[in-house]
Amino acid sequence: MRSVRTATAALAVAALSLPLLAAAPHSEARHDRLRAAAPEGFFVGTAVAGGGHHLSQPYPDPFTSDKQYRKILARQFGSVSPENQMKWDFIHPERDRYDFAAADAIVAFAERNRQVVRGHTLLWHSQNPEWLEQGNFSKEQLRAILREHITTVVGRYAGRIQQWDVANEIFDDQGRLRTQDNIWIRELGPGVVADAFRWAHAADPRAKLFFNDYNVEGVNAKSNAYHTLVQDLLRQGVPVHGFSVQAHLSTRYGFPGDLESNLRRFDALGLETAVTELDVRMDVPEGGVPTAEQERTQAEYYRRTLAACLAVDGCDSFTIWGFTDKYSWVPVFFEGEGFANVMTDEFERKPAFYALLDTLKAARGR
Ligand code: 9MR
Repeated sequence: MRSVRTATAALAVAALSLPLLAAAPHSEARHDRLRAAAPEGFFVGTAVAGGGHHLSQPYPDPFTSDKQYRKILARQFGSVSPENQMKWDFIHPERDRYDFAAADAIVAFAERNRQVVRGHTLLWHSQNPEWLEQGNFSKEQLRAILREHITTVVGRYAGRIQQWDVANEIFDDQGRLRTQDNIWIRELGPGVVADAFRWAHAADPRAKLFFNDYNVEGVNAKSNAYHTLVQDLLRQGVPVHGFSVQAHLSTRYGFPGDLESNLRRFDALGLETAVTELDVRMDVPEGGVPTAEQERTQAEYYRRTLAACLAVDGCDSFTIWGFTDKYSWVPVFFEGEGFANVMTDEFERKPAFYALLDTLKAARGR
């Protein structure tokens, strides 16, 4: 009897408090939404799953088929990045044919949900169609092909893309330009990189144009190479606006503690900075379920990455590479590693999710 009465009383209190919550949508929204917890002008984003490794997995296209996925995508994030859908092999499958359907759908979804979009990517050594890589084109033809591609793709979404990863992963870990595996640099020389930025800028003067890479979180040979290149390009008046670190991290390695100072040195050049592809993979333990300790360590990596970006004025864009382990690229590419995202396969929130949420709230309250 007593417990029934208590329950009834609790219900009555809940009913009474409902209108109050409804009257304060903003504070309620911040309660559990990354996008609402973020400081004004700071964009928390995710990759939008589809294409790439997903095509070989036993599930249908996540973005178009998974309702729960879409709901969380809209609710939690203020920025989205097509994971594969704007890459060459996806959007330009034949020399004279573009396929914009998937990219269009993501951009439209973002607009309906008041999200910004990061475009990814225009000049890269990977995920290029065979017609391009095996085409034996002359230098003149290749240059015309790249120019046309950038003009067409960037032009199509002009005014609707906040940041473009114009050049992706152009240096190796030693800080040497990829003169072998990057078809553009190999065939046309390093000057083509500057041209790619110029063509993108002409096609969409409002988009912020970025260099994007992995293993550049800390100060090292590779990030040094970008630091030098960017200064060169800025001196020449090339429209480069940003430098972004992908941040595919692993708890096997220590956290890159100089992330903030690295971002700051690019900020000091007048560039915007961003974190674009954060995930934190771990060794799959015996039994296949991460331990509490592993999840705590992972949460700490997420928190520190976000805190570094928040600490730098011009770092206003922070993107995680997917939010659920269900669709992660990690187990497909790294044997024995996984659980890299902030939600489980079932969309349950992990400590890493709360680490992001709490860090955003604290920054907003500052
Ligand atoms: O997550 C992407 C995966 O679906 C693709 O199969 C893979 C192919 O290389 O690319 C992944 O995304 C990459 C991104 O475009 C650039 N930085 C590294 C990312 C992880 O490999």
